[in-house]
Amino acid sequence: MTITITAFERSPDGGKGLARDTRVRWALEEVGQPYEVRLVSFAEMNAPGHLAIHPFGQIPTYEEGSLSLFETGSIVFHLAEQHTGLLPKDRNARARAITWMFAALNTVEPPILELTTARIFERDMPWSEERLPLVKDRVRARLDKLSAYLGVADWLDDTFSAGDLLMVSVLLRLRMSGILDEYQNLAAYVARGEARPAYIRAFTAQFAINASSTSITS
Ligand code: GTB
Repeated sequence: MTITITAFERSPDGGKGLARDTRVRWALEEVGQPYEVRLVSFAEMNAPGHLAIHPFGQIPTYEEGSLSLFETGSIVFHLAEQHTGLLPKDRNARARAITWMFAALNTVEPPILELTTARIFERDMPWSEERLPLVKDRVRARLDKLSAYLGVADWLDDTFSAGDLLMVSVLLRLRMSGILDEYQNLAAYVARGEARPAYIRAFTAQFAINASSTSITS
């Protein structure tokens, strides 16, 4: 059955791979599933047809036969469960990998999203200069612990998993801020993720669509 995902017709990041369809593309590439992409404009994202598959009018979505899903974490989890390559077979290792998926999205990503908001959307506010260092320190509080946990390991557990896919994707959003480079082992971890052939294919596919869009993120 054909898998179809949705992505921005013109991503606001101009092809940096930061929009969440890249995470789904990467998961699809890791498990070797071909897919089609339906590009949507902001107007189409809020039209009834799209709202029927994504109640919040966002991307990405995932359709396969009679199944339609939204929420990147759920889509990546579905792919990881249906195919080999993203979750270990051992029950405990699998549970740990799923834990890291949640940790990436629920514990590490929120302060990073707040930083994006502070750096880009609130930068002209009169209080922006005062707030930014506080938000950066909240990110560092998470990264200090993550960096200490990862140490010199390649991945969060013995082998690459959907937990690493989401954690690397979340950390990638920090690159423009310079904070990632404060943590040598995390920067190397992200680089390892980006060097995976599946990531390169996913990144290249989204870049081909978005490279000519104007970026709001630099
Ligand atoms: N929790 C949902 C998920 O994980 O799938 C969140 C989905 C989401 O935020 N989607 C964004 C969206 O559709 C696109 S990825 N936004 C439009 C809207 O809400 O109206 C977020 C995103 C957008 C832009 C950049 N960028 O320019 O760098 C990066 C990430």
